[in-house]
Amino acid sequence: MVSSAGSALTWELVDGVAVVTFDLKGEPVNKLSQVVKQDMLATFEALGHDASVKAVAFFSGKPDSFIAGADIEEFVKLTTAAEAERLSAEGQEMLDRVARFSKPIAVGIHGACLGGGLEFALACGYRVASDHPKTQIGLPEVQLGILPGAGGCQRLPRLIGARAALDMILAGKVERAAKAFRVGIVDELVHPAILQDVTVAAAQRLAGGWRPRRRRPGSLVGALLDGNPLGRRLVYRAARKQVLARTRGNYPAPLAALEAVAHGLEHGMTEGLKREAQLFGQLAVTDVSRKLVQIFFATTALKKDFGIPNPPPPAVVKRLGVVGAGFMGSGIAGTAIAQAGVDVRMKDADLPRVAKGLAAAREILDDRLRRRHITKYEHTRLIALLSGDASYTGFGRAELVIEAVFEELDVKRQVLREIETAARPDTVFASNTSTIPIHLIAEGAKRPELVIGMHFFSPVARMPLLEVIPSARTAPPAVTTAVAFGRRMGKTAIVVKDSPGFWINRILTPYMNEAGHLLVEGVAIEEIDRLMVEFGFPVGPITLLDEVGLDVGEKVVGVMHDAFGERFAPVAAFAGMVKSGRLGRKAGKGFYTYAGGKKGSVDPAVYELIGSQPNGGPRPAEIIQRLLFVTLNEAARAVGEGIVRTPRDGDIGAIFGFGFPPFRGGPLRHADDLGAARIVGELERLAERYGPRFAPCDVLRDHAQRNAKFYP
Ligand code: T1G
Repeated sequence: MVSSAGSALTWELVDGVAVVTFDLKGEPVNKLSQVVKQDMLATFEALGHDASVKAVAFFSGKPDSFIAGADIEEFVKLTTAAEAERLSAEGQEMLDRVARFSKPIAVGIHGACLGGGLEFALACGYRVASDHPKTQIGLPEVQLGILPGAGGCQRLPRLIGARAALDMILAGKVERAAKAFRVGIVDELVHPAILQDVTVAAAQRLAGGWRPRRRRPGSLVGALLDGNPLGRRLVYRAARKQVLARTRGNYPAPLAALEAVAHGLEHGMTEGLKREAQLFGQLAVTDVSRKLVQIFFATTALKKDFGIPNPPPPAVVKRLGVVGAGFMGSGIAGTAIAQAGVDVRMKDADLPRVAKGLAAAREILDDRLRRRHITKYEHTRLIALLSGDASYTGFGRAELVIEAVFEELDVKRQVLREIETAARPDTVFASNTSTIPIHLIAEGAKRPELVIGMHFFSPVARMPLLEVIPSARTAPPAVTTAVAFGRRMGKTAIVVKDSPGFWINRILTPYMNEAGHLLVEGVAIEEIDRLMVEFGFPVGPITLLDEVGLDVGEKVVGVMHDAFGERFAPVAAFAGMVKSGRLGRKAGKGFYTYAGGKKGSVDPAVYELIGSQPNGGPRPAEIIQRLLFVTLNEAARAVGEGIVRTPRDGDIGAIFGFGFPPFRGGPLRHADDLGAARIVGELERLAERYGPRFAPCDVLRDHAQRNAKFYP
């Protein structure tokens, strides 16, 4: 074994092949930094000089990660574009040396191979990857507001063609190994047990003069598009259009990455690298990139945070009980099986309902199979984990039960009573309520210490957030069990206070209600939605209401109005919609029409029900301000009440829970950016004009007075 002192790289000679292992001591993942760069250069220098080394086989020493990319902590410290450009150029130079190394290099990839990690692998001659779910391959840089800056914008399109490369780079996609193999990034796909042997054998073949023959998958037309400047111009134009439709110009990184790719393909590698480094430099110091990196660190921190001090170990959940086989219940059941691989037992009032729920849960697994996320074999195995009945048989073995029945306090209490008899004495009972305080549900419970809230968002399989809500009587192990299980389901969990609407519906309700006020004042439905999409939300508030369901929305507002009074007063316009059965997407009609699962246009008949006709209404800037400031005000008030433990939880919740624009960092960061004094001033003006619902809360007034911030 050879290594220099303190080095992250060690190697040993196996039949003429230097088997190099990269293992950054004291770090959970391998990352590329200035120190590692020196280490790499020194190691390759030594390997180059050693005549007994004929080829190199490169591996990670970490159990489940290859290289997670450049060290994000290092590049966020940069303050000028020039410094960042230099860092990128130095990374490119190192990988250029790897690419021009005098002996062949094969890499064996197992685990995350991301960003600079993939750029390194692309600079090597041959890539073998393990066919394992942990092996994730991609260039996620644009998700951090930057671009692949160590030659990735040049080497990937040269390997797999402009279209396939842009498809990955511009969306920051991370792919499973099988997909990376299909598009041609990976040369060989093998079982993890033989990764090392196959890679070493490939290195030996390369040393013997063998060269892999690569043929790009795809059609003749595709090859023509990628293969000449005119075809590529069409590709760039289409990509640009797609990016703008998705980002609305709010995210500069994808367009810059497109430019780096195009410049390199049209003017050659050297010019391309230069442009790539320049653009990387500019992006790295943008406010958007800073915000996105903060989101990465906040999400990472939440992976380890149980939301309570001295968290006890969570219960190991092997069997989950789900009560209520409706849309939410089946979403929870299907996602729990797909992500956590647990045994799920569903229960509803009668067998037809159970059957419908089982079919809907199974649909989530079918979808995974269709997308090739799981094999046929896994699909069959997972489906066998799902069962259900109209009775509680099988609930006696569940460590966790989640109820997703009708949002009525009495119904939920009834289910809890039944579970306390049917399940074990230590089974945790979680309510998927969106508004009802947990302490009310737990009133009269035999074991209130095991009762907790787990608020999932719809559709469960796709929405990344989970609110976990302990009541004052919930015991710590129930909290850690709920958080840990939510994480196994792939969710980012925030622990929030037991108060009506918790965090998300608390701040979402005034936002939705304000949209209702604007409608009544004559703003067109599409106009409200369009303005908020432009602001950065994935969909506007009216579309969101259609998605959530107007009956659900009405219930939520009712609870909030009862709890917090007049500022939450429901807008009468919505009641007419519910009465006429226009409940949103699930009913096939809401504000918009829905045919065959697709959203259509606004139904003009809706305006009669609302009792107003579009007449322009307030100016666009005023519309945005009203929707935004009413939300920021409520968010600040809720923070003051301790609804979220930290501004970090609040911002991540709003971004993942209802799509608050990530590039703005979340409502609390955005409030800091605007400044409390300005917000208070505007709120006072709005209150005078539109009513006391805009009256600035004490927290913002206090911030304004002391010049304080949520993130000092
Ligand atoms: N830099 C710094 N720290 C990182 C890191 C990175 N790239 N990746 C992970 N960590 C830390 C993380 O903060 C946490 O730290 C620990 O590792 C475990 O992570 C030139 C510019 C790899 C899939 O965007 O997606 O390459 O809190 O809890 O769930 O073009 O981390 O324990 O101290 O998340 O198993 C591009 C980001 C960089 C990948 C592992 N790369 N990382 O997930 O563990 S830019 C990324 C991830 C770039 C080049 C450029 C995930 C993971 P701590 P974890 P995990």
